[in-house]
Amino acid sequence: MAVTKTPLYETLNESSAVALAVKLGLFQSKSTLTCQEIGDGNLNYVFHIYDQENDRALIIKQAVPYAKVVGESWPLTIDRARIESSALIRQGEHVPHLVPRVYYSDTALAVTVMEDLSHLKIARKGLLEGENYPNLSRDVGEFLGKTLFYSSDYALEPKVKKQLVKQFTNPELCDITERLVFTDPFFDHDTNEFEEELRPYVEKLWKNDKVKVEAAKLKKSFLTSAETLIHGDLHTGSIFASELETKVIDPEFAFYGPIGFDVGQFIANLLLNALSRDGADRDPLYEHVKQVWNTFQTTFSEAWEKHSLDVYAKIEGYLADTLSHIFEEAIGFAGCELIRRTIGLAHVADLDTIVPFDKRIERKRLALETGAAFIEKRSQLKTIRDVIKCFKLLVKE
Ligand code: SR1
Ligand code: MG
Repeated sequence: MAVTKTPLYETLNESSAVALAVKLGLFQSKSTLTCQEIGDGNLNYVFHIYDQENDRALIIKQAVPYAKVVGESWPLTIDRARIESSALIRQGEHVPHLVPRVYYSDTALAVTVMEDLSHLKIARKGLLEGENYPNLSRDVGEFLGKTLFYSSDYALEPKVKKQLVKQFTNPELCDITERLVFTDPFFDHDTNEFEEELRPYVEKLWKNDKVKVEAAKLKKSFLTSAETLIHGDLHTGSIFASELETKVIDPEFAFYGPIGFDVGQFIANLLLNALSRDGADRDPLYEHVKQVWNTFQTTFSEAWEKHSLDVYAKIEGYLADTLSHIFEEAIGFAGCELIRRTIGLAHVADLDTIVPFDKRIERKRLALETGAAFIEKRSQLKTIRDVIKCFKLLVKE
């Protein structure tokens, strides 16, 4: 498949990004502006434009028509920019303090102009440097509870919700997740990447039909459960944080999917960070895992009590049953994320930077083992404490 560009699309560079910002009237003149491409993600260009005179900055993010992480041989729709800016705007209606403000978007140019957050640090980086971000999981729990509730059938008229399902249909980005999270790591596929020393453990996973059947069910849920508008890629690299603030960014994978997916991805990435640490340094991550689930559960339940349109909402047992379904799926999705970040195409620095090498292999083995256990035993893990207990038992703590 060839890379397709619309006639109105052109890839920005530092000087055309500045020209665009000035043309949009976002700055007075070019002369005091500096621009730097700072994108370190897998897919897009990110330009940081700074006005030295007024000490003001903004971000221009542009989707390129291929996956940057692989190159032009992997064409990828630029429609993801439309999805991202629309999702940010929608999330901003419910949690304005937890997402960047969008100033402008242009679907033909695949551009989103948004608030500069460079006073914050990408949470994955900060956590790796030993920061613990006391507010992180409470904020992400609130983000999850509100965004996931207010775009669901529990909160919306069915026709409105179906319109949103259409607006947020995102087949190419879903295909990435369907393959890289739910399929390739469970088979001997050429997108997988892992050290030869891990091969015995990886082959054990590939032969484990029990885990594969459960992974298949989770994939089916991702493919078919249009429950709510999910972020779709909520790892710690999609979050900016400081001691005080949290901002969730990059919802280009957003679509109508299962409520538990974002919750599970975030939990898995906390645990991946825990695996990069030793002993008591892991405790803040376990606290975050507990806190994110508890805050999600409380926020979602409060929204349900106040704003559910569902005629069954007040029937005894329905909310509890809904939450236990979300929980079970979230733990399964967390298992898939633990595995794919260890042996799939897109690794995480949390594991890849562990030294010495033997320790890295051991921690990766543990990521595979805990991931498989979460997938297989998710229905037996009834509370978030059970999940942490299971993880600690497997990592022998
Ligand atoms: C080809 S994209 C690889 C990964 O990067 C994104 O952030 C998503 O996590 C995706 O799976
Ligand atoms: Mg991203």
